[in-house]
Amino acid sequence: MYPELYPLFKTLIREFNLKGTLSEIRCISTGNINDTYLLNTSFNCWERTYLVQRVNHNVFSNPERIAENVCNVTDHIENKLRAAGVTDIRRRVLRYYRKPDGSYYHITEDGNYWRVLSYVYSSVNSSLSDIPHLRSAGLAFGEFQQYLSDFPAETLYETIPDFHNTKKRYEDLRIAAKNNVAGRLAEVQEEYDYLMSMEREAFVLCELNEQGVLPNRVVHNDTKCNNVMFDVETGKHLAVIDLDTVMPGLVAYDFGDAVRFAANPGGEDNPNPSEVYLDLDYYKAFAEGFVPCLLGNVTDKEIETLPDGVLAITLELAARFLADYLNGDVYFKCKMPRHNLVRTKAQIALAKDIYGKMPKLRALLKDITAEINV
Ligand code: GN1
Ligand code: MG
Repeated sequence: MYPELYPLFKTLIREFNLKGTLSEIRCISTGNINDTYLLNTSFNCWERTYLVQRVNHNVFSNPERIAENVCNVTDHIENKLRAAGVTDIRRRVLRYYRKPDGSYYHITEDGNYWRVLSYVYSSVNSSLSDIPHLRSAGLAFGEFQQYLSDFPAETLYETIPDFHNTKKRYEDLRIAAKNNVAGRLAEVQEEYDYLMSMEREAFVLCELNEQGVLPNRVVHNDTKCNNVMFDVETGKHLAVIDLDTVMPGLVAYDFGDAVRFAANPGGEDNPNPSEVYLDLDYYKAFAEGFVPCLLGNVTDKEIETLPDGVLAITLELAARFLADYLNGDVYFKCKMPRHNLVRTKAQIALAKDIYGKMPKLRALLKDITAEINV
């Protein structure tokens, strides 16, 4: 497949000194921002697989700096894994390939940035549908947080400034509504009004952060469960991937983003909002994996406010999808008509359900922390 990409991928094989000759290219179409492909090569009688990505240069203005971030972070994690006696390091941490001149990208004449990453063999990444996988995903992101708890945050380049600054995201939505460039405001007035009515809930963590109550930590910032690879046989978590947005941020947003994605059986792209809800068993399973990893690394207040992150990030994402819809779909890839509006409605349905379940979310979290502290 993709014969038009053959010349480029052959160049990548040569420039990055990859093993073998090109045998197959397959597209992985799950991301909303970058384009990701699997590249298979034949080498003697072996097949090798690499991940190839075209970085969305509109979204990420400095791909080289991102690669430096990622490599510093993955080196740090690798050292931790070695110290812990982990043997299958190659399956537990992602690696970027470098060209002999030290650079991480092939830049095409049309200005596109292409990079090559290691592939985690015998693994799957999926939208999760069972409790053990949810717990495993929680553990994967919890360990990720734990490994980076002593990473020097000040050395990280801010790949997307204000990425999870919900106040700023709401401001962007206001501006998009005011400009109304795609002429869609009248159609989405109800969704817009709902989001504005939830401003207090959406801003609660930003405000605690501004007041110095909640500190910034080095976090993943894009904790969708399909960013964890699992062993096909055992279901055990392997590497955490998609590290473009690793930056200082709030732990509650990592927790919240994972839950809003993984604990919604209806899915992020569901055109039927009545099928979207927060599954409390999934929430509990993810928290059981995640929370124990935080103990000793974060404050009690950070743990106590984890459920607020679930609501805040769901509102934030609804605001981002709606702003993009109003701006004429310029940021997220759209794969169906009015995709950003579909996404907005699904996140709003989810936010409404989460809001009603907040007391339960807090109670379940308390049970989990009490159990750990016994
Ligand atoms: C984007 O492309 P993907 O799926 O890794 C977005 C996230 C959103 C997510 C929603 C850099 O991530 O912030 O939560 O879509 N990434 C960026 O599905 O904006
Ligand atoms: Mg991502």
